[in-house]
Formats: sequence, C-alpha cells, structure tokens
Amino acid sequence: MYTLLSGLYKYMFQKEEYCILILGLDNAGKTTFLEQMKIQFSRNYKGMNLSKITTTVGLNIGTIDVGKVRLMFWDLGGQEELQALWDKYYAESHGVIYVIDSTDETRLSESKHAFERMISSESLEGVPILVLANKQDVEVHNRNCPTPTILLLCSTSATKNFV
Ligand SMILES: Nc1nc2c(ncn2[C@@H]2O[C@H](COP(=O)(O)OP(=O)(O)OP(=O)(O)O)[C@@H](O)[C@H]2O)c(=O)[nH]1
Ligand SMILES: [Mg+2]
Repeated sequence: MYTLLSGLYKYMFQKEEYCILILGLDNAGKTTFLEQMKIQFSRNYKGMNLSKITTTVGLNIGTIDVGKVRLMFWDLGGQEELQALWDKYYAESHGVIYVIDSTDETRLSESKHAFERMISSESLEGVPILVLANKQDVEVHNRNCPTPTILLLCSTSATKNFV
C-alpha cells in the first residue's frame, strides 16, 4: 500500500529533472541569458539588475519549472582557466546551450576552438547542443552579416547532436 501511495505521489507531484549546461567564452552573455530566462519563466521571481552581473567565477545555478519538468541550468564561467572545468559537468548534463557573442568577431575563432574542444568530448555523445548567437540587439557597424558567420562555425565544427 505504501509503495502504491508513494508511487502515486511521485507520479502526481515529482518533476522530471534535466540539467542543462550553459557554456561559452567569458563575456558571451551566459549569466545574463540565464537571468533573463528566470525572469521570463519563473513566477514571482523579481530578478536582479542585469547591469550588476559580474563575471562568473565557478558555477551559477538557476532552476526553472516548466509544467512537470524541472530544468536545472548550470552556468559555468567562460574564462580560459575556467574552461578546464567544463568537462567535469558533461557526464551529468542532458543538454548544452553554447553562447556566442555575435558582436565580437575578434573572438569568434577562440570561441570556435572552445566549442570544438567541447564537442570532442565523448561524455557529450548524444547530448543535444543549442548554439545561441547572442547580443543580436546590438547594432554593429562593419559587421559582415553575423548569422552566416555563426553558421560557418557550426557547420565546420559540429558533427553531431544539433537542434
Ligand atoms: N547588448 C547586450 N548585451 C548583453 C547581452 N547579454 C549579455 N550582455 C552583456 O555582456 C556582458 C557579459 O555578460 P555576462 O552575462 O556576464 O557574460 P558571461 O558569459 O556570463 O561571462 P563569464 O561569466 O565571464 O563567463 C555584460 O556587460 C552584459 O550586460 C545581450 O543580449 N545584449
Ligand atoms: Mg557569467
């Protein structure tokens, strides 16, 4: 009887949990993106002043409930020395959002290399990856159409798991 009741309780109230990694170079906008998602999808969450966000040293966690699903976002610091820690989280992740600063062409190849290192990990085999070309709101002069540039990054590097 206990098993039956606890099973029923779990079915009705327990949420399926998924861990999503948010990766990308420092200054790409990962923490800002997570904060904006929390503001948009979490009821009663007031949010913090986005201009107060500083570079992430280590890990920043955010949780969003969508129906019966709980999404746990792990936003990792993107500075070079912190990138070495990314792979510690791969095995437990169900998805990755890779954020690129689409206004910063000077760091695009650095981002491409970090991305290639990431997808070469066997722990990410079968894990869906979303590439987010961030900061599209910024008007950048002399930019040669950002979207094809970002697509080139994807088509040359990505061999698997794209959504
Ligand atoms: N215009 C604009 N600025 C953004 C956007 N997203 C982030 N920024 C700015 O970009 C800068 C870096 O944002 P963060 O969210 O701290 O970047 P991060 O990727 O978390 O950086 P690390 O924690 O160092 O890895 C901040 O000044 C943000 O205000 C965006 O969509 N548009
Ligand atoms: Mg950050």
